[in-house]
Formats: sequence, structure tokens, C-alpha cells
Amino acid sequence: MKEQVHSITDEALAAIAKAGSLAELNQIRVNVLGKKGTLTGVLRSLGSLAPEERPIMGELVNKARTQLEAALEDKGRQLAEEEQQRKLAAERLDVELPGRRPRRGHIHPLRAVAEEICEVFLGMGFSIAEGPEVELDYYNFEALNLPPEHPAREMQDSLYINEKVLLRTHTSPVQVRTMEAQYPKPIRIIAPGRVYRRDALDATHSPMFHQIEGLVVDENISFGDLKGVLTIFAQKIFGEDRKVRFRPSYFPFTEPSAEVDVSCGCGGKGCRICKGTGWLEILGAGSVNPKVLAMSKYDPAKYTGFAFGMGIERIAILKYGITDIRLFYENDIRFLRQF
Ligand code: 2U9
Repeated sequence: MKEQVHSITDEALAAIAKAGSLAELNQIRVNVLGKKGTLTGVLRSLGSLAPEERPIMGELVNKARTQLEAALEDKGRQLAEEEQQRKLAAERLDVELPGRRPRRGHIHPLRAVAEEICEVFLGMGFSIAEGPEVELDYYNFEALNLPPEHPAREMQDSLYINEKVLLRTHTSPVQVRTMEAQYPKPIRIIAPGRVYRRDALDATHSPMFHQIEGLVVDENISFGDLKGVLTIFAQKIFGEDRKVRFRPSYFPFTEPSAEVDVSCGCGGKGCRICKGTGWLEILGAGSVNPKVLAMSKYDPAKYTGFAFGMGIERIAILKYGITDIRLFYENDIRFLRQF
């Protein structure tokens, strides 16, 4: 029986030393010291011994028990400590790592181009004027020398609300309203904003787009002033090395009228953007038609003026080589991020 106690103890001590987890350790405790454990079994069988041997063997078993309990306790502490260290290592936080900054948003390319254009004209002494997008037929067409049956109205398919009210097809009504409100003061304004036309959406058309128009009315304003202002505009937006050219054209609100081209960034070699011509059409312009001045009470014998108009989308498309107008309205982050 003595040997049995020794061998149970030795085996248990070896198993405790080898144990790799607290669960394993607990299993050893149950197997040896539990109700049905091997050492407990020995204790139970003491009754079969001679009475004088019982206390000797009892003491031996108790010593073995105390020894095993101490070994289990030591190993348990060691395993708990190791487990804690492993956990700490796995959950380690580097508090000095730089934080993850949210990506900063930025202004939409259309607005950025619009602001850039406005800045150029503000620098030449223009003020910014605004007006309603839902407009009276009078301000959108009639006051601009486009009477009800004028064939030029067909050039701009319009979105009418009723007989007299429509979504403005250009920002020109803002200039008419300004002339009405400012008479007889000289005018030097630009009018940026949304305009609407009855066009289907495709790569080059949109039923809503943005314009900037300009109007100067004063004594002694000439077509030469227009050329100077638009040359500076084109060079500030596209590059100081650019040239401009004026081609004769027709608008009911200007006389004479011109379409204005800026030389292409390819330097005339011909590229995808200028389609091999070396020139980019950027805007329309002209001297204000005397009839338009007279309709807003400015005496054409005393006052002259010039006006121009451009599509902001068109300027942005030419400036950045964009191929599809729809990209401006879809808000695809992969497109917007490039500006
Ligand atoms: C008043 C008098 C004259 C504004 C002008 C243009 C020429 C022009 C187009 C450019 C491309 C419209 O966006 S677009 O389709 N505009 O070519 N606009 S002169 O003339 C005015 C405006 C107001 C009182």
C-alpha cells in the first residue's frame, strides 16, 4: 500500500508538471484527489489494514495529499500567469500609433471652376448678381429681343410652368432685372447659376446645367473692351500663353455677335480635346443689342455695352479633358477625388 501511495504521488506530480492548461490540471485533481480519485480510494481502503498500521498509512496519504495540493496550487498559479501574459500579448495596443484620419472632402469640381471664373471677373471689377430660376417669359425672352414668335426661341427648347412662367434657359434674365433695378447707373456684373433646357441627358447635354454670363453697360464701351476682358479671362483660366479668336455669329441680344475660341493646350498639334483643330470654343459674346438696352430704359444713343455667356460644364470639360457631362452629376467618388 505504501508503494501504491508513492507511485500515485509520483505519477500525479509528473502529470501536474506536464499539464499545459488549467482544465488539464483540474482533471488531474479530480482523478487523484476527487471523490472517486485514486488517492481517495487508498484512504477508503485503510479500514482493511491492521489497526496499528492505519494511523501510519493515514499520515502517509495525508502528506501525499498535502504535497499534491501544493503542487496543483503552484502549477495552477503558473498556468494562470502564463495565460494572462498570452492574453495581454494578443490584446496589446500601441497607443502611440497615429490615429486614422477621416478623408477630407472637398469642393465639387463644377463649383471650383465656377468660383475660379467668378474670381477672375471680380478681379476686373465685376460684381456678382443672382436671380430666380423660375422666371417670367418676359425676362427670359421678350426683354432680350426674343418676342413670342421669334424663330430664335426654337434654339432653346424650354421647360414652361405655364404660359408666362418657365425655368430660365439662361442667366440673362438676371442681367435684365439688374438693368431694371440699377437704371441709370453703369452695369458691370456676372450672373452665375443653374439653367434648364428641354434636352435629353447624354454625354454632351443635360436638362440642367450651369452658366456664367456677363454684362457691361456704360458710356463709351466698345467691342475692343469685350475683346480685352475675354482675353484676360481665357488666359487666367486656361493659361497665360493661350490665344483667343473671335468668329462672327448671331444672337438676338447682341449685335454684332461672336463665338470665342481659345487655343488648345496641345499647341495646335491637334489632340483629342480640340479634335485636331487647335482651337476650343469656350463662349459666345457681343455688343449689347441697342433694342435690349432700350427695352430696359438705357438710351442706346448714350449707352453701349457688351455681354457674354458660357456654360460652366463646358469650361470644366475643356480645362480637364472630361469626356462625359454626366460625371458632374453622378457623384461617383472615383471621379470627384481627381479634382
Ligand atoms: C443681356 C444682354 C445680352 C448674353 C450672351 C451668349 C452670348 C452666349 C451661350 C454660351 C453657351 C449660352 O451656355 S450656352 O449655351 N451664350 O453665347 N450669351 S451673349 O447676352 C446678354 C445677356 C443679357 C441683358
